[in-house]
Amino acid sequence: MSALKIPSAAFAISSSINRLAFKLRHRSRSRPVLLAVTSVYGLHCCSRRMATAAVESVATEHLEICVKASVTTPDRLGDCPFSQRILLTVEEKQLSYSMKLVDMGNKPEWFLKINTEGKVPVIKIDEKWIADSDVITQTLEEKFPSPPLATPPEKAPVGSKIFSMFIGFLKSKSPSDGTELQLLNELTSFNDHIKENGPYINGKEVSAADLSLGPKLYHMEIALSHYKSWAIPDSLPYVKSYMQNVFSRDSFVKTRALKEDVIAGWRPKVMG
Ligand SMILES: N[C@@H](CCC(=O)N[C@@H](CS)C(=O)NCC(=O)O)C(=O)O
Repeated sequence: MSALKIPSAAFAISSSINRLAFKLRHRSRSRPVLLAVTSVYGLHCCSRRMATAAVESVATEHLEICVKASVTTPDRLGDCPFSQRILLTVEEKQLSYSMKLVDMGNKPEWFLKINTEGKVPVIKIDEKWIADSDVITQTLEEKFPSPPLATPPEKAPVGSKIFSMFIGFLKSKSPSDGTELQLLNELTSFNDHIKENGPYINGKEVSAADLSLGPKLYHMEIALSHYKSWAIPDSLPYVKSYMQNVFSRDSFVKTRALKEDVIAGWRPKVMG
């Protein structure tokens, strides 16, 4: 599903502009840099002025993102893996953003006006609020294509069943109901995929599928260790190294939830 459809020529120009904006965000805003990059891209005088405006607008666009607030620590990011997915995406794309922390136990009026469903994450792009991490990820990729993070369709589903298997095992009351085995089977397939294709799902570079799965594996590790004294077995070394690779990225360290929030967040599922 696409919230934004861009024709391919416009998409190519938008990619170039985004690349230029990316350079600008990481260098001083000097006119020579802009002149150099516009001449590299062969833009003539008139379109150069337009490119300048477009580059400046992408480079200075500031995103607002509603995310779950911590329940244990004031003014801290909370434990929503879908919110972290979006924060990881904007961090990896080095976009400028600010977080609006939403108390999910007592949702404020302004938030329910933005998203009547009452779910986080929600992001403001081009003056419009957009909900749902799948839609947001795709919109960010189209509007800010550099660096590219899209996962090829044949690899996008890799690891996608792990989260629901983890929840099934976490909620299970009987050790012999097969839920642990179901999770282990998914993790084994994932281990094989990373062994063959790693270190990330799409190979050498991190991509959208990793930014979606990483926060879920982080929750899995903390919640299963706390509530079931369970850990990834040594027989799955590629799952372990994958988690280490994702969890140690700067973007992840900056956006991860506190352990105590993850534990508190899953308590109702375990008790229920
Ligand atoms: N499909 C949505 C799921 C988002 C979601 O379930 N978010 C949870 C927090 S992690 C939420 O807002 N739940 C509603 C609530 O807590 O009241 C997405 O991918 O963004």
